[in-house]
Amino acid sequence: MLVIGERINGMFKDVKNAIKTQNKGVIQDLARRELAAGANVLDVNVGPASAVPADTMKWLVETIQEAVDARLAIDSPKPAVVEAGLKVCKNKAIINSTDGNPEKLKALMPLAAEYKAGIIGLAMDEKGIPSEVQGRTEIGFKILAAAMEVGLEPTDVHLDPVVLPVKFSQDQFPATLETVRQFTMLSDPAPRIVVGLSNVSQGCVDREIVNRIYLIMLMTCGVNEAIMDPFDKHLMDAMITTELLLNKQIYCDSYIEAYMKSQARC
Ligand code: THG
Repeated sequence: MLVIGERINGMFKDVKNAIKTQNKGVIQDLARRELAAGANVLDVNVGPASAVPADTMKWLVETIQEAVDARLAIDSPKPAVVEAGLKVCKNKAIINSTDGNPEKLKALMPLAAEYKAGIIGLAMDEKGIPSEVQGRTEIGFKILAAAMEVGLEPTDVHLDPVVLPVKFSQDQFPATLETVRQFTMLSDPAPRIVVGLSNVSQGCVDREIVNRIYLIMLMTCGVNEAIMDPFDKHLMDAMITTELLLNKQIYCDSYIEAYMKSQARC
């Protein structure tokens, strides 16, 4: 599993305040701790409140890179903000994200090619999220084809079935799992499959149990990357144990420790 740490996001109060006061220490401490907890990549999102999101993205990326050497996922719905982040990334970046909207594809695929970045593709477009599996799979295929056209490899494409909060969209869940299964069959080699895991538990009272169980279900269907909270040790242990039980890790008595030691960061 590729763990993409979710914590450097202006949606969180500490990050929002750090951005406002240009407090590098808070951001750098989160970056170091996410990597130490097992994140392989750090998601970077300025949050909904920033007045100058492109400048803020640049500042966040530079601030993080002063402290750690990590791959970053540049998370913004605005192509100009994504490019501001890509410009200053030292390592291979992940664009987070495009969707199937032709305008978005036209803006973002050339950026992925120019900056040799991976790209996350959400299974939605300008009309929203299709309610049927077929519609979502078709958007995934369209994004994959657009990536091939600019010369990306299937493994640079990270398809995202779009996880919604269970509190509001419970009826969507069987289709989401089936969309993941369909994504695994779109190409050979298959695209990567990513989710924003914590979306599922937004508004829930006991969020952790919902996140932990859903991650296991998604992995069983083919998800191999998640934007998630690496500070939830039980979530990380559930992820590692699921890898073991899916025969993706060799068993030893200290398999969790062995997994953590084996993780390359870049
Ligand atoms: N797919 C892709 N990228 C994504 C998402 C996705 N990026 C953003 C998001 N979804 C994944 N990251 C988060 C980060 C935080 C939360 C949920 C998803 C979260 N935050 C608290 C909340 O809203 O309750 C913030 C409050 C707090 O604790 O301070 O839940 O789906 N490609």
